[in-house]
Parts: sequence; C-alpha cells; structure tokens
Amino acid sequence: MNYYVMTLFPEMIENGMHTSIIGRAIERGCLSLSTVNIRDYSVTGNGRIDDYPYGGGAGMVMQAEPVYRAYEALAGRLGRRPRLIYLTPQGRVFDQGMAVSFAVEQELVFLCGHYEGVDERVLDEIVTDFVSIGDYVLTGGELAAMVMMDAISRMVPGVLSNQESGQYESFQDGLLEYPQYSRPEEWRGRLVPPVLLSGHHGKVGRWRRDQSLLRTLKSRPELLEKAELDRYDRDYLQRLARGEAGAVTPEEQSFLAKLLAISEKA
Ligand code: 6GU
Repeated sequence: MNYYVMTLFPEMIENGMHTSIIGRAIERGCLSLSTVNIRDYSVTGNGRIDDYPYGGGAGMVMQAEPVYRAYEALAGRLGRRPRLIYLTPQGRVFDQGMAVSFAVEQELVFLCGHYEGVDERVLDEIVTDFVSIGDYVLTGGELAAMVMMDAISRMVPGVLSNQESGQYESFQDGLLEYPQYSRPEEWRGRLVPPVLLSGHHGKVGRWRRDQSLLRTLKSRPELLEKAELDRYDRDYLQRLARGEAGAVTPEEQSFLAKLLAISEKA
C-alpha cells in the first residue's frame, strides 16, 4: 500500500506515522508514505493557497487551483489516477468495512482541508470518496487521515504479525472485545476472573464470548441486531433478559426481549 497525503502540514503526518506498528511496516516496505505540501502548488507566487469565501462569512477557503495542481502532478508522476479521499465531517462515516475495502488499493491519496474547507469545484472534479471519522468537528483533516491510514494498514497483508492479527478478530464478527487480564492474579484487592485460571479452554472461550455479548449490550446494543448469534449466544442473552446472569438494567432486559423475539422468528 502506498499512501500519499496532500496537506498544508506535512510534518504533522510524518511525525504521526513513523512510530510503532505502522512505522515498522513502513521500514519493512509493507507500506509507503509520501506527503505533498499543497503550498508548493500556490498560484499567486507568494505561497498563498486560501481566500475569502464568496457570499461572505467567517474564515477562509482553500482555493481550487493549488489543490488541483497538487493532485494532477501526483497523478502524472504515478501514471495513474488513484482514489482520492477527502476528509470531511460531511462525508460517509468511516467503519471497519470501509477499511477492508480501501486496503485492497495499490495507492490511496488523502486530501486534508483546513480553514472553512476547500472550494467545492475542485472537490467535484477530483475527489472519489468523501469520508468523515465521526460526528464531531476537527480543526483539519490530518488526524482523520491518520486514523484512516492506521485502520486500513492493519488490513494490509504483512503489516501485523500473526500474533497481532488474531487479537482483533472479534470486532470483525460484529461484537466488542472481551476484557483481558495479566499478572498479578490479585491487584489492589481485585481478582482475575477465576475461569481464566482454570485451564479449561472451552469454559474460557464461552466466558469470553459471554463477556463480548454483555459489553456489546451495554455499550453498543445496536451492534447485537446485526451480529451472528448461535444458540449458545441466545441462551446467554435469554438468561440476561430474565435477570439470571450479569447486572442488567430493566431497559437492557426489554431490549433483549425484543431482540430475541425477532431473531427467533428469523
Ligand atoms: Cl474527516 N475532518 C474534519 N476536519 N473534521 C472531522 C472529520 C474529518 N471527521 C470528523 N470530524
């Protein structure tokens, strides 16, 4: 995977991407990263790339031409026109499925806006994907681009070791991760759940699955509606719904009652 980031703050991207797992994957050649400083494509001669918004209002708008030239110069060098992702709160909200589908590309280009945005005409002309990372507003697209590159890179073959890759499988089946514990067995009076010390793989597996279901119910109940649940999962959720296992609120119980009624019909 070759990433290209068009930005006014290339050092922000460089500094953020050269540590830990992603930094090592770049060193090993599984990934590459180049930044393009949009200011280098200023058309006014003085390095200016923004101007006042037509129609008035606060802030400045990034002009179309420098952004256009930066992308065209890159496409010319590459001899192709890779997908161009514009980071914007007005885009489609990024998720794991999008990470998987971006990860098969040879190249991805990210366009990071600043100020009040980018002249719409150049976006119409060259952007292929408008993406947001969530419902909040950032000062610029750089952190959002780094979030996307991190999540996409994990899906690129060779970036994670075998040990690292197994670790996140369970978010991919649509449930939240179960809790993890390490030594010591007792920390400030808190004990590790005894089942984890039992050496009984079947029981450990079942406990972890139940914990994933319980956490998903408490933090992201809507994910349970899409998750693939087998009869053991439904047994556990039934017991939760009846108040026979775990600490479950009346609201969570009635949510489960509806969920189980629906999935039993299906
Ligand atoms: Cl992709 N960009 C900016 N500037 N703010 C955001 C965002 C992106 N996603 C959420 N907030």
